[in-house]
Amino acid sequence: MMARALRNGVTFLRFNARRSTRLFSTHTRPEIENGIRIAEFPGAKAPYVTELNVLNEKTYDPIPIYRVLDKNGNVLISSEEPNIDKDTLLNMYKTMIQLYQMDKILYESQRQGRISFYMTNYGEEGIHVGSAAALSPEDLVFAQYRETGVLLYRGMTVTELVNQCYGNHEDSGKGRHMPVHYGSKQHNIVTISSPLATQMPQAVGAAYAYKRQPANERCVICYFGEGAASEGDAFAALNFAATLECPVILFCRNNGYAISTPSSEQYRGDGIASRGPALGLQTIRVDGTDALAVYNAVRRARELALQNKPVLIEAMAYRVGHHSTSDDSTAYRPAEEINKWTTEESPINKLRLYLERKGIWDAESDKAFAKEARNSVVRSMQEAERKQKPHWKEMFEDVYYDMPPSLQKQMKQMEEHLKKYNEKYPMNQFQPE
Ligand SMILES: Cc1ncc(C[n+]2csc(CCOP(=O)(O)OP(=O)(O)O)c2C)c(N)n1
Ligand SMILES: [Mg+2]
Repeated sequence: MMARALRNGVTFLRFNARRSTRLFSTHTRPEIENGIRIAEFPGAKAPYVTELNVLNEKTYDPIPIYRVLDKNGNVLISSEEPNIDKDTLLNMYKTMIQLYQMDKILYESQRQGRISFYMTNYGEEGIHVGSAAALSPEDLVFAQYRETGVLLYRGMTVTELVNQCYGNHEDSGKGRHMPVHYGSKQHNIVTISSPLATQMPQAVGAAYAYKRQPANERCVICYFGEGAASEGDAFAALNFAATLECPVILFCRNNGYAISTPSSEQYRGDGIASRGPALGLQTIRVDGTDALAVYNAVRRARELALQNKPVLIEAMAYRVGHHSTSDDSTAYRPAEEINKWTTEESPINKLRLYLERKGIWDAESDKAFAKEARNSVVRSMQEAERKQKPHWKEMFEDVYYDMPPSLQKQMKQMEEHLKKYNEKYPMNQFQPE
């Protein structure tokens, strides 16, 4: 039977571990010693059996979750401690704090009516910095929307991010997108799109293009939520990644919720990771609250991806904040649940305790850096507010190389409207032509 044996913390399909070599290496000799015949269908090389077995999620043990740190920031097994230099470790931690401060202030600024929308990243900071630190800056990032720490770690500045949220003329998207839909050509970050999972087939396509280049040394990482994994595009992406053997890491952030839908209603079976082996992908399940475990997982995944072995990672975490500024999560989950993940399993605390134990960080530096991080956000915000919005004509441009007559007509109508009702609009807040 296909029951699993759990050995040394690694799950093996007993079927795979014990019999596969024997079964498949002898497939030219269909009859084997204990009378089992191997079927030779084009779609499956598998043993025939005479017992009717119905498989379900209980047939398998759950896929274990890899971690390096315990909740007090202690390394569990010294051989698993990654060899990360001091500057990189500090950069990882500081990025978490910068992100935390940015989230606090921009969330508040939406509440004060200064920006239209915002999404926080609380509880998932370890996923961001652990994965970003394990990648090369040349690797291409396709993000969902809750991966802002990856962007910061890559070198996007707080000012750039804040300008995007304010949609001012320094936003590279020229104010056409909702807040948090960042992108940066310079940092190899594809602009985020709202419809869930659109980035997934695109990421696999980009990885396939890399594969076709001679001496490729770049991989693609594609982040998505466990909710987005229910989209048809997610399946298409996983299947194309596997069958085209693309240099891609498909990174699922399983934070337990898709707005108000808990993961228990989102899917059945053993999470997202179990879909990996089923589709022929290399698969890792990792504790997303442990930045060092995520780092090791992504480093390994990158090595595999560059050998054209696509990888599915499922990072287990908890969405500590509300889904967005349009949500109040206390309406659908108990406060105790949120508290547990804010305190006991905080990715920021775990990494801070680890750094303190190593003697490269202390309470004083922590306080000073938090203040500096906060001030930089406040400064960027005040500046962003003073900057003009892009010229209104920008909203008609850049979609088509040659503007089609229908858009030209609308632009003309807009122009006439603004001429007629000029005093009704705050035209001085927009860039002149
Ligand atoms: C195709 C599509 N359907 C629905 C939505 C509305 N929507 C926006 S975010 C979201 C939840 C996504 O949850 P998940 O992928 O788990 O990411 P998380 O917000 O938890 O980070 C939904 C349903 C959308 N943007 N696109
Ligand atoms: Mg989610």
